[in-house]
Amino acid sequence: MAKLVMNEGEAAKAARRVLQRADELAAISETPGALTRVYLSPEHLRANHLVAGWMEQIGMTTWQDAVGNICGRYEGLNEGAPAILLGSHLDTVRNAGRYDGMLGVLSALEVVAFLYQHDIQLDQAIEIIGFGDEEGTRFGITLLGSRGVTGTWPEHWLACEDAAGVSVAQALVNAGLDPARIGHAARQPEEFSAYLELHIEQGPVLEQEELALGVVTAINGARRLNCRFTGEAGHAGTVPMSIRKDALAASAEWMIFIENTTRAHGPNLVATVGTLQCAPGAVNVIPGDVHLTLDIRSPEDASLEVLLGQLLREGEQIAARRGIAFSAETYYSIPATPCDTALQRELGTSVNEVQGRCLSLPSGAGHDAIAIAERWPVGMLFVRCDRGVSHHPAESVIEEDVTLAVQAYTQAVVRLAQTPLRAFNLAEEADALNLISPCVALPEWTKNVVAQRPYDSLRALTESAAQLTQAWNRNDLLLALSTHPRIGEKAQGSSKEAVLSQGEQSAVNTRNSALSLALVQGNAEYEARFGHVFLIRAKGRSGEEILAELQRRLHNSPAKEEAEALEQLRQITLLRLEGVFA
Ligand code: 2AL
Repeated sequence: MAKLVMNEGEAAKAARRVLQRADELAAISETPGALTRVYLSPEHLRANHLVAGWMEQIGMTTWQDAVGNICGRYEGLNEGAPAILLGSHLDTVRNAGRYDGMLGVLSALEVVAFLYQHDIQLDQAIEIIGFGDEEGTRFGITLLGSRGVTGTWPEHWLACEDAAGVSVAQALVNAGLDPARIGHAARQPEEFSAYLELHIEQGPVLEQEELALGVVTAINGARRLNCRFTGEAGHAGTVPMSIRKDALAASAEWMIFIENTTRAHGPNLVATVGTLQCAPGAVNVIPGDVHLTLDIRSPEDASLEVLLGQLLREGEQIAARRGIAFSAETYYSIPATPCDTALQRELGTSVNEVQGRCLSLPSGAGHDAIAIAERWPVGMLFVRCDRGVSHHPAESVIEEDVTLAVQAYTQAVVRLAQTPLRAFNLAEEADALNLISPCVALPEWTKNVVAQRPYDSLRALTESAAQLTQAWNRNDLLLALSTHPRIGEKAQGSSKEAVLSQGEQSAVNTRNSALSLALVQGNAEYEARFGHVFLIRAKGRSGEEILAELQRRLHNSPAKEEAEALEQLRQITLLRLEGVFA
């Protein structure tokens, strides 16, 4: 049977290759000795070429798309199947680190390399994109690569110019691309089922928590505002303290409020006064006019709005108390990008498997996932980086962390890219047993269903599982019923069986007290007569129908009732099995 778990040795080897390739890519720079690689530059095209070569070595077909992203596809079991998209960006800031973006692309290559080495094709294809522009270094506009894939380039982008006066349109031509064809980079919604991006954290949280990996909950939304306190300039020697209208003192009071209040909102919200200009700005003049900027970010738009409202109201109040004016104007606003909860769960499971614990955290920095999230569900995996340093040559990661990252990334992709049936076919025996054991408390049956793997189709599985139920006898019935809740008495607890049973019985209205009472009495009579709980497939039946069946079956002979109860047990088991593989 194909092997579907990347072991530690394989992961360590993959991590070493990732780090070595990051060094190779870092050598492709416009400035010797410092890494700068901007969108549509000759260095960008060389990096694309190098990455395409690596993709081809692991069985991927490659192409450069119409906006200059380098793309590769590793086909799934059925040609043309939807793909799970992996990737990150290959462009950099000026004098950059070598992992921001590149670590994601290189780790994605290792996911595919693992599949290729083991000759595994999943139900879904895997695609990797090395996005051409995330940083916005060259043209001052960002996410050109990922917005090419979503097909959301605004018209005016083609006219944007770099510092040398070269427009995006001209840069495309210089790179051998056609500005009239940028729409061809756009992908259809049905082509991808999910986007998973691995990235260095670029912050200190994982390091503080002593963890290699974390799962991103959301990419922070942000607002930027120009704010102003307008008081009255005056002579620093003659104007008494009691009648001053000092705009800088008001700003100081507000800044302390911003810091304290933002802290009180918990660790995920941040607010910064990053610039402050004070006029007239002389040692002997009371400041009459202060311009300051406020930058505020949060993984949730609602909490951001609440905090921002609080901060602005306080600005007004401080100004009113001091008899001066306050104004604030938002000039930049980007909503938060929540990561898909199912993808977070999947990544969390994988992270737990490799590091024994999983931390969820928001991303303070922007990523390609912001654009991709407009079309597809996104998930992000963060890798610890030294002191959180990024956008700097000192950016660094350690091999042990990359080892865990590649392992977790691979596990998540492999699980997501398969149907439950394939996962069942390929799973270790214990995992396969676990998956279907909630169907019925008969270990012998469960073992036999697992032993007959692999199944070609769901139909083959259900037919074989149904066949195996034909061997059940009274002993099996009693064993299975020992864990079955009574009908009308909803199962307690959070075991998988209890959760299933509750769902199955949801049509039984326990607030109908006449019905409940009749079921209690019927159950008691039934148990006294047959020595086990009454069992009926509840799905598709109303409470009244169930009660009628209970009353009818009370008159059965023991042999007839045993046959009926066994039939109900078979039906419940097979329904549950269907649910597992739905
Ligand atoms: C159940 C149960 O758990 N699910 C279902 O369909 N019937 N229990 C029962 N006693 O009939």
